[in-house]
Amino acid sequence: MIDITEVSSESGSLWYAEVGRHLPFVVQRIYYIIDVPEGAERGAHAHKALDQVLISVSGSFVVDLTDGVSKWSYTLNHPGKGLFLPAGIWRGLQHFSTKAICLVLASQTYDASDYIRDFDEFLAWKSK
Ligand code: T46
Repeated sequence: MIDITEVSSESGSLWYAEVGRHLPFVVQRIYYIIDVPEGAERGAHAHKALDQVLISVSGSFVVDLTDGVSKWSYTLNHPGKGLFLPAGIWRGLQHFSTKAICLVLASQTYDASDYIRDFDEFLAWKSK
């Protein structure tokens, strides 16, 4: 989990993360996920080479992870915490609250061939 720095004042809060100080890679792309309906799930895939940091800038959601052996589950519910997700980890995102915003910082531009979307294929790729 990465701590993101807050600058707070009477007029609100600003949060920032810098490459090298907070982020373990150079950010090449950002995207955000919003308006996830109740009960919907995102993810259900792994990346071969992409590293990412996930931040809940509003609301909350749960990130379930596995490397094929161990499992982890994190609830993201604070803009001051970023979850570092290295390549080679299967992820599922669920239990999005109303108004949840999942901001993602990514180490590479979008590449559909970097995705593994079949879990058995993921396990076979991990065991190579
Ligand atoms: C991840 C989780 C947390 C693009 O065209 N460009 C992009 O940069 C992205 C991220 C997606 N897309 C397209 C590909 C699909 O046609 O947007 C569509 C939805 O993507 P996907 O089904 O992969 O969305 P999620 O929410 O399941 O997964 C996304 C990221 O793709 C993934 O890397 O780790 O968020």
